[in-house]
Amino acid sequence: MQLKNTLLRTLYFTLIGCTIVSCSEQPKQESKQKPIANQENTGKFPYIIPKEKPNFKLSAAIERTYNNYKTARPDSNELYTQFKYTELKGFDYNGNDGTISRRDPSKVIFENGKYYVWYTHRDTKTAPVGGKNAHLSTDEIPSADWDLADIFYATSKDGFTWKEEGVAVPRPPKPEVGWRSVTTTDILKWKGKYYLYYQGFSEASGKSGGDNCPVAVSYADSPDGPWTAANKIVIPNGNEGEWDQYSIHDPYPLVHNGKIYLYYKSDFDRNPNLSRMHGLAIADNPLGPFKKHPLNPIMNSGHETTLFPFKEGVAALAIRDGVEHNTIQYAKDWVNFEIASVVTLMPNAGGPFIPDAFTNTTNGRGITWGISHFTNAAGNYKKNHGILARFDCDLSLDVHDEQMKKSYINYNPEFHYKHGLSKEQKKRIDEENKKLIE
Ligand code: AAL
Repeated sequence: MQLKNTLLRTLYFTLIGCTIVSCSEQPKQESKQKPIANQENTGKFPYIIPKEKPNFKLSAAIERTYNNYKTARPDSNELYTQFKYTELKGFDYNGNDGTISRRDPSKVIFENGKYYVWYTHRDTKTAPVGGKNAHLSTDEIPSADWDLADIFYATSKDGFTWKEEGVAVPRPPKPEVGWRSVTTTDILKWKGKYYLYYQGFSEASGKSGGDNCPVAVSYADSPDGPWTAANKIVIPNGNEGEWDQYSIHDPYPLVHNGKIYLYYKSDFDRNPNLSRMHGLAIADNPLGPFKKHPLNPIMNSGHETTLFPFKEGVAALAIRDGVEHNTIQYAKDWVNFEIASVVTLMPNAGGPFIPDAFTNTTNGRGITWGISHFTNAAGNYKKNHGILARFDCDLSLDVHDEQMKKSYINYNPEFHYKHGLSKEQKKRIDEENKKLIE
């Protein structure tokens, strides 16, 4: 009896299954469009974008489509994505009055059954006075948002709700490097130990025109610490006159070729609009010596550093600044970057979750999320502070999220109007109108 029941049930589910499959295999409705003509080598660009470069004379733009990008369409490009953002739970910002700031998160790592992230944490009596007013800063009043800061960390089970665990690396006593502020950290796991690299300030940011900071490092046996400061500069600023003479920003270690590949950014030009480019320093040992790459700068654009192993090479987000901002770039040899895609709404200071960041992989799988920041989150420099946020994307070889591959984002009118004209611009337009009317 039981056998009969089982047979009947199997037959029933097989029939239902077949019906579903056969339904889904019904031929699609005939398209009302005209059938596509034979497109071979007519010399006319075909209606369906060819996967391979056509074998006839092409315009510069179409040449570039095939020569410079991995695929001719953004949606089939593994290094193209949208970015989506989520507010994090678990962080308090004192009513967003500017006295508490969290910014410049590290990469996210997964250890002991939870995610870890480290970041710049400032908790001061007042909001920052601003780098340009650095002369007004004191031992208690910060100049920039990242002045008088320590490195804190938080853990999470899901990447959305975080528990702030407290300080990881505090400012060391004077005159050790970083006594004024330790900021903008990133994590390396190397031979079972953990290393936090960070910017070490020995003067308030802005005091000599901008940032003046080399890179220092602390190490620990566990991501929960305790952290020991090496109390030395591991990546010094460049020599006078060199592009990175004032700052080694956003140190970002990955493991490649059995070595530590640490990417960084530097501000230079000392102009109202600073130029920013990226450099690379390589070491066999986490405490150095780090050798700066002879081709530095190796990226001409970007702001904070966000990179991840991808296939045999490394991919990088070039956000915000430079001739190629708003692009994702790829360097097969980890040094010579090419544009792989043009994107928008990129995460600032993105610290992705990269499971293979330190595995010395030659087949990097990419990323799908991480923690980034929004600066001046109150939209008011008198309350200037940063906040952490989550970003999601599909820059992964293992995930195929079609929604992330759409090229169009509909920013509503409010979004555009927020990026409105300044008083000076309105004045200029007024004057132009007057000249025409006179
Ligand atoms: C960020 C980073 C570095 C700078 C400052 C704090 O965008 O590039 O960290 O020093 O701003």
